[in-house]
Parts: sequence; structure tokens; C-alpha cells
Amino acid sequence: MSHPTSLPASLTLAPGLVYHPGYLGRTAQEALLDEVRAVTRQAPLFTPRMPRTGKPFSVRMTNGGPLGWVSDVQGYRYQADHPDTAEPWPAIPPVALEAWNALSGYALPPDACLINFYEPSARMGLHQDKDEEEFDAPVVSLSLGDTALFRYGGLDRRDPTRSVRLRSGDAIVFGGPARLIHHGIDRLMAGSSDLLPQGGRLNLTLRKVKKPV
Ligand SMILES: O=C(O)CCC(=O)C(=O)O
Ligand SMILES: [Mn+2]
Repeated sequence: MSHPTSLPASLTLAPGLVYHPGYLGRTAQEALLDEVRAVTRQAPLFTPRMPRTGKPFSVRMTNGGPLGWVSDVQGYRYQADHPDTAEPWPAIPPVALEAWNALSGYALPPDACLINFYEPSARMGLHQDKDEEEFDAPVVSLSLGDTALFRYGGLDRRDPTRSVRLRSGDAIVFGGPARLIHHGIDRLMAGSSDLLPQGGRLNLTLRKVKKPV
């Protein structure tokens, strides 16, 4: 047996929900981390706020690409500039773009790469990614740093849920019948990765926002 401990190439967790454990090896993770740091130097992490209430998210965010996802009292939306600096978003990190090209099965590049930074205590409530116009493209999600407990359910918020641990380097793709499933991050496993010197987790989600013209 040549690779007795190798991970499976991919696992279909539900129709349209495909998990690629260990998709990025350590070298690719480090390259992506460097690219994310370059993005945050140009487009600093901001604190999104809940629509209406203005309650801050526990996750901080930035974006790469022509469009970025933002949230404030006025609502969730995509926009071409950073909410604090008013500068255009930097380019999508190349390692993330390669993952989109390899995993999305979609012919066009993504419009947006949302970058979430989770402190060890941060979480993300159950939600759908539905602020896009184009649901024929999947969402491609990459994880770096500490392992996170990712919960996913169905199209109805009350559908039963399951969980999978997303580790540094894992990719998960939700498309087709899973494009609009509910999902969230319940918690991080502190100290589970040494990729980020201060701990915590980065997640990148690539999305096609606009309908192709
Ligand atoms: O951090 C994750 O793995 C999920 C992030 C997410 O669902 C989102 O940003 O919409
Ligand atoms: Mn989401």
C-alpha cells in the first residue's frame, strides 16, 4: 500500500454538498495565508453588524474580488468597496481562485471572495448564502487554522442538521440541491492547528454573485 494514511479525495455529505478533506497541503495553506495577509494589509478586517439591531458579528471580515459581502444596519449586500476605507477590494487570492477553478465545475470566475476571521471564541449562526443573484454556481469554501465544527442542515431552517469538523486545508463545496442549505459554525477547537501563530481560523468563501451577462 503506497499511501495507507491518505485522505479520500472527496466525500459527498448530501446531494450537492461535497467535502474535500485536506484539499490544500501545508505549503498551499501557507501560500494562501500569505495571500490573505496581503489582502488584509490593503483591505483591513472590519466588524460586520446585524441588519436592524446593529449587533456586531463575532467574526471579522474582508473581501477580495470585484464585489465583497458586507453587513450593517441597512442589511446584507455585495458592494465594490470596503465599508471603512471606501477603497475597491483587492484581487481574489490566487490559491483560492485555483481552488474555485478545480472544484466549482462552473465556467466563470467568482465575483467575490469573502474572508472570515474567527477569534477562538467566534461562531457563525445557522444561515443560508442567498444574497447572490446566481444560484447555478456553487459556493466554494476553504478553511485555514483551527478546526471548526461546521453544522449543515437543509433548505428549511427546521430541517435536521449534522456536523463535520473542518480542518486547516479542507475545502467544502455547496452547489446544486445544496446551494441554499442552512449552515453555520458552532465553535472552534482551540489549539488544533499551528498555521496561525495566534490561533483562530480563517475561512474563504468564493461566490458568483451576478448572473452571467
Ligand atoms: O466559516 C465557515 O466555514 C462558513 C462561513 C459562512 O458560512 C459564510 O461566510 O457565509
Ligand atoms: Mn454561509
